[in-house]
Amino acid sequence: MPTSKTQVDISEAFGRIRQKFEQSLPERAETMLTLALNLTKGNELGQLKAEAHKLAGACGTFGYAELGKMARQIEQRVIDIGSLSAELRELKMPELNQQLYQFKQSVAHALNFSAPVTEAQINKSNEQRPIWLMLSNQQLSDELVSQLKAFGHAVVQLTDFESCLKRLQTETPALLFSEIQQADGSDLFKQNFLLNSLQQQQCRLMVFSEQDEFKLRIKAAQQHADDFFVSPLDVPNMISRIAELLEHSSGSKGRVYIVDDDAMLAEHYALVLNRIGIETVINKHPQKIVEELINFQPDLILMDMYMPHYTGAELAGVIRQYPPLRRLPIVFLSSEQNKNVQNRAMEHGADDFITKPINDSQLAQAVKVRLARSIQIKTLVEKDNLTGLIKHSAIKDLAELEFERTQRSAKPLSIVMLDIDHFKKVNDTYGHATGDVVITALATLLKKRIRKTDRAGRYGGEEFMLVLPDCDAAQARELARQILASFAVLHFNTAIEQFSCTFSAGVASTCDKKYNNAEQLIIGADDALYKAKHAGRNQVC
Ligand code: GH3
Ligand code: MG
Repeated sequence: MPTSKTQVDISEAFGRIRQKFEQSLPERAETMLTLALNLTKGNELGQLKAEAHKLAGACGTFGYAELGKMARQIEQRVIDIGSLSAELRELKMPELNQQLYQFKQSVAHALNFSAPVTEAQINKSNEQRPIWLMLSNQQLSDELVSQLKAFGHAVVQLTDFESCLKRLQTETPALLFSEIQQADGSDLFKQNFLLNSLQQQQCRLMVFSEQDEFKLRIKAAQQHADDFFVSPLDVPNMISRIAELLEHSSGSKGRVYIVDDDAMLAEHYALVLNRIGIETVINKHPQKIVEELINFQPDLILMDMYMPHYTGAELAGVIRQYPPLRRLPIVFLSSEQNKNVQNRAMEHGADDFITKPINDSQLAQAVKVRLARSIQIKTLVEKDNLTGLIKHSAIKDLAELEFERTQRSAKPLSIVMLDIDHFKKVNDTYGHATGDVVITALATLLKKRIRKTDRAGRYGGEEFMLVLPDCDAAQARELARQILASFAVLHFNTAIEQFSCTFSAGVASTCDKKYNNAEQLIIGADDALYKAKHAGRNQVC
C-alpha cells in the first residue's frame, strides 16, 4: 500500500535501486551473450529480444543512454535475424555476437565511470504549518482565530510586518492572511523582502482591504496573492477558500498504479513520482490487478506494453470489463516507437503513450500533466459544485466499494448521515445565499476533520454522508460528536443578526452484523438520523 516517504527515504531508495540495477547489468549482458552463443532453436531468439528490449528501456532510465541505444540496436538485429532462413541466420550470427560482446565491454566500462545519482528538490510538506493573521482590528482577528481553530487550523496572530519577518527566519507558515494597509500606515505591498521570503517558502498569501480598488487588486495580483477579500470580511467564504488552497498545496498530488514486469524499473518510476508527491502502487501479480485497482483507486495507470505473460493491451482489455474502472486512464510507457502499433494499442483501451527511454524529469512532467487532467475530469464528474464534496451517486458507489472491501478485510466500516437542523428556517429568515454559506461551512468542516481514507459526500440539499473505513460505531459516534461541537460554535454574520446552527447525525456500522450490503448500512444510518431528529435534534444517535 502507498506510504508517504521522506526526502531521505526517497533518495536512499533511489540509490539502492540504481545500485541493484548496476549490479545486475554485467550478468544481464553475459546472459544475452550466452543465449546467442548457444542458439540452436528459435526459442533463445525470443528470450534475447525480450531481454534487449527491457534493457533498452531501463538503461536510459538509470542514466546509461549509450547502453540503452546499443541494447535497442541489438533488439533490432535480433528481430532482423528472426525473419531469416536457417542458413542466412547462421551467416548473420557472428555480427550479433560481436555486438553483444561489445555491449558487455561497454557495461563494464560504464560501471567503472558511473556518476552518482543527482538529488532532486523535494517540496516541503504543508501539513501542520500554521496560518498567520496580520490584522489591525483585534476583534476581527480574535473572531477569526476561534473560527479557524474550530476547523482544526493552528493560528498565529501577528501585530506588525517587522515581527512577521523576524518569525519567518525560524518558522514557515502555510498561509499569511494580511491586511494591506495597517493602522500605523505601513503598507504590505512595500514589504518587498517579506513578500519575497514568503514566496520562497511557498507560503500562500491572502490579502484583506478596507477598499475595493482596482489599483490594489493589480498590486495583489503582482504579488501572486491567492485571494483578495474586502471589508466586511465574509468569514465562511474565507475559511473555505483557505481549506481549498491548503488542500491543493499539501498532501497527495494524485495516485498512479504502475504495471511493469521489470521490478527495478517499476520501483524507479515509483520513486520518481513519489518525489513530486504522487502516490504509487506497483503491480506484482497481473492476476491481482483488478482487486488492487479497486483497493487503491488510482487516478491513472502507467503500464508497460510488452510483458512476458500478458501484453499491456490484454490487461487494459480486462480492466475495461469492469464498469467502475472503465473511465480510468491507461497510459502506456513503452519503448515501442512504431506509430501503427501505438495506434492499435489505443484502440484496445489505452488512452495515451509515453515513449521510453525517458529521463526522470520528463517522466515526472509527462505523468503530472496527464494526472492533472484525469483528476480534473474526475472532479467535474464526481464533485458537487457548491461544496466540493462527492456527489450523491458517487458517494453511494464508494460506500458499496468500501462495503465489499470490508467483507474481505474483516475490518469494520461505519457510515454517518448528517442533516442540518431547521435549515428551512435559515433560508426563510436570512435568504438562500446565507443558507449556501452554512452548507459550505459544514462541508469544509467535514473535509477538514475526516482522515485521508475517509470520504465525505453531499447526499442531499443539506444532508451529508461520511464513509469511514476501519472505524467502529463508537469511534464514528465520537467523530460525529466532535464535528457537531465545532459546527455549533461557528458564527454566521448577516445584515439582520449573527446566528449559529446545529445538525443531527445517525451512525450505522458493520460491527452490527445485521447489515448485508451497503444499501442496508445506509438505511441503518438514515434510521438513526431520524431517531436523532425525533429525540430533539443537535445530537448523534
Ligand atoms: P430538520 O431539522 O427536520 O432537518 O428540518 P429542515 O428545515 O432542516 O429540513 P427540511 O427538509 O424541511 O428543509 C430543508 C431545506 O433545505 C429545504 C430546501 O429548500 C433547502 N435546501 C436544499 N438544498 C439547498 C441548497 O443547496 N441551498 C440552500 N440554501 N438551501 C437548500
Ligand atoms: Mg434538515
